[in-house]
Amino acid sequence: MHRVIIVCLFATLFFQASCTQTVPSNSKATAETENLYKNLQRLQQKGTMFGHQDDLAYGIGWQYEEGRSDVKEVVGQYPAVVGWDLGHLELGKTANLDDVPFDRMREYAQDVYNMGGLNTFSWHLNNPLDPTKTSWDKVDSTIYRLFNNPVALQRYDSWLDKLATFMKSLQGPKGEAIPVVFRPLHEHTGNWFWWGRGNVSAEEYKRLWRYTVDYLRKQKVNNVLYAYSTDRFTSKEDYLEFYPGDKYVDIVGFDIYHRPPQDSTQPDNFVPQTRQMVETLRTIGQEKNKVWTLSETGLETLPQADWWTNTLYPIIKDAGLSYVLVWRNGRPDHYYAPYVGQKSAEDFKEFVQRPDVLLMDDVAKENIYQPFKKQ
Ligand code: BMA
Repeated sequence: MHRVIIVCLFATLFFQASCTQTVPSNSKATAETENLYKNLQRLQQKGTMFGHQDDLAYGIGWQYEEGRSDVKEVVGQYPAVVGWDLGHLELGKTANLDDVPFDRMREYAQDVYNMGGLNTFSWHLNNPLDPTKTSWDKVDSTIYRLFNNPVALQRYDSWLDKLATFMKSLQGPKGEAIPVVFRPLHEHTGNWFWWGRGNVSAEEYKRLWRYTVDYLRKQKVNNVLYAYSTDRFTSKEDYLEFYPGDKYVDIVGFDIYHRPPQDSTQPDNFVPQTRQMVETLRTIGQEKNKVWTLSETGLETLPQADWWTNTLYPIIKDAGLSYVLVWRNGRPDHYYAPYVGQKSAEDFKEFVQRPDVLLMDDVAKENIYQPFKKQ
């Protein structure tokens, strides 16, 4: 520890290097996970990785076809980041809530890792008080009641056991655990999930977050970086109201979707409002020495041909965001990345050619799971 401080002091004094290099919040994180974290910090200075939910699993007009990806078919490369959702793993189902079998998901995540990219996992879990209810069934005071109901808490523990087993089953070619980002209990500044604002208090939320992380750590899940991600927020205080603490978070992010006003005479404030949130997030990330990210975004069905260069790019430019992830290409009326022939495909090509937008090949060169090298 001392040696690190001395080296840091030396570097700061003589090279004006920033010595705010931090390690993952889990002191037992695997070497690859620590490498990843440091490399994510380094890459933030180079550009923003582009991500897409369920990218390898399906797209518009296809499902589970080896080697396919809507993004790759448009630009010749996979996204640098691929998102997955673990909803229904807790129920013991073989496929997630969007019909991606967990066995396939594991293989796709291994493919992403083997190519040098990053996997991130969200979890639209059902309600542990009443497992017949989904994430979206708002049951008031769920977390308070969970901690006062031994049967429900035991059920939640058993769900975490399944999650731990899955996380630990993500292994690379040498049997090493694949480092991933886990983003539980997301969008809690909105009120649509049972863990969201209005349905739980900030203290209850923090308690559940810490309980979850502590439990997974106890189960020796050491290949996970934890991402805390809100939905819309108005200020730093608002963002941090539910924040469970620096020891429980590695990445700070938020989710925000572009929903242009129905009435076209109304102003569309998506870019300035989102940019403002990104600026606030950057301040928080810098103060806390955490990686920051736009963890979910998108414009459903991409009716705006220049969305990539004229909406998304101004939001992420020079903002130091680690990655930006657009949601899944689920159905013809519910997709967020272009496919061949889609109206915004040409603009997307232009967007990804910008040097500060990183796709799989750019990130593969960076060896993000190898020891961090100062450049
Ligand atoms: C939502 C939609 C749903 C999906 C859920 C979890 O935004 O895409 O169709 O089930 O995310 O992935």
